[in-house]
Amino acid sequence: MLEGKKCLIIGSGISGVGAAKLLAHFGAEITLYDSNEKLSPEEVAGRLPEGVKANCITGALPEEVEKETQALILSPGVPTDIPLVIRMRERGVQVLGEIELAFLAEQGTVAAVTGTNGKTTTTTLLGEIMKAYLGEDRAFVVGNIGNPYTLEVLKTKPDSVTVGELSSFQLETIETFRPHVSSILNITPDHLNRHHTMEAYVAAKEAVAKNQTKSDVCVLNYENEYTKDFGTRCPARVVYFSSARELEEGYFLRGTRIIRRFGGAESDLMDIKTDMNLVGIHNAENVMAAIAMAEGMGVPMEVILCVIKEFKAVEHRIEYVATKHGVVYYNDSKGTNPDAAIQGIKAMDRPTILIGGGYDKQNTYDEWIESFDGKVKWLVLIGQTREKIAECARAHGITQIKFVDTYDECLKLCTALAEPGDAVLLSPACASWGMFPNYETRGRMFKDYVNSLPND
Ligand code: UMA
Repeated sequence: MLEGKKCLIIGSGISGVGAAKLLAHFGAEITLYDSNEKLSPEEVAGRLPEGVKANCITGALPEEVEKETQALILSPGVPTDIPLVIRMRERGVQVLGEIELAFLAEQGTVAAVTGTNGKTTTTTLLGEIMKAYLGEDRAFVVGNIGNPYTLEVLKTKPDSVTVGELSSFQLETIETFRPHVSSILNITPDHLNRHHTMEAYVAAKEAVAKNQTKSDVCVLNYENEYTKDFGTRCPARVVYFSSARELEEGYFLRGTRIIRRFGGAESDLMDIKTDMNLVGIHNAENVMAAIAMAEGMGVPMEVILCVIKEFKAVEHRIEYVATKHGVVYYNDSKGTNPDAAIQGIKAMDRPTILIGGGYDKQNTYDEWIESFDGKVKWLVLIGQTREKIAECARAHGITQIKFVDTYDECLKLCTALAEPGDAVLLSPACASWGMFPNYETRGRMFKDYVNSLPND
């Protein structure tokens, strides 16, 4: 359907490059465009996979290219309300997100995980379960996790499963994308600078289920007001999980045990203290969601439980790095919003030097700061949001605050402030953009620094 069409991809990051590869397979005529004028067309061309040809443009887009475009492909980071996209839509040009583009080539069954927090852990765990059940060559893990769907989709087969981590940015532009099993883990305020209102953010998340029918499954958190409410309107068969109450039907915690209850029949599945390596109630929720999704995909319970037992925490999520001179260092660079960062500080059981701040997504920080619970010995702030966070912290009676300009300065200061028995936690409650290309780079920089400190 895109064969021979003039397709314009906006964004030359990993999604744009993936989209170019797939469009080349479709036989489209490709222009790969990036509005960043600091990039040269040669640099962009250098990112293309071997054998893929595209006209590469950076900076301003020439009018004639815009005029002749027949289909527009958006990378997730491209806002859908920029003038170029609006003009294209008005002209009746087909606008596809990178996920929608990939789905056009999907041959197998899809499971999709979204939510504000917990997506990466749940997606990774579900991916491991699917691989254990089907084999590595029949299970693919794609999406916001850092592996563009467009790069993997041509490997799919009628008997393969694709597990996707989908962000609100990616879900905003889906049209026909239809997972057999979906999950919305939770919804709390995030990315409001992109979506403008909470309603729009919630609508983007809920879109994951919009093409599902009662023959599909949507796994929802009963303890989140948005996802609980969505269950009453969701077009799929809804399966709830709860970490706070016993449900008539669904998966829930009884003490430290995960219980499954359907049609009045109960089974006691596992213990969250002894049968898994992940810590915290939020992880019990992620595990319950993964169990429910895997069951929805037809995986036997013994396979599911066996994989959970072996599964370790994902990188950058409350990740233990090292103990140096009695100070324990944790990398929670994936704490890119206040709600995620709350889990980070909650998991600490000792006085903590907390590194916060970064790109301003127009979040509020009160709940994060209220969750400090007297554990934060020093709050070391960096980036665009540092003043805003400091002001909020002071309003909550926190005065032990330091400002730093660079990460180099920040890490040296943390080491100087920390005493044996303390923790240093990178859990910034903000995105890394502006200082780093992504949270992974920020987390790796932190780990490299910690690992370079002399051992005791
Ligand atoms: N660009 C333009 N015009 C614009 C905006 C951006 O040309 O108006 C260009 C930029 O100059 C840049 C390129 O687009 O060169 C970047 O594209 P992108 O931001 O879509 O980034 P990708 O490298 O393609 O990565 C994207 C996701 N990024 C975002 O959503 C911001 C990655 O999620 C995802 O892993 C990847 O696709 C594969 O699917 C990252 C993320 O931060 C991890 N996600 C957010 C989050 O988790 O909170 C949603």
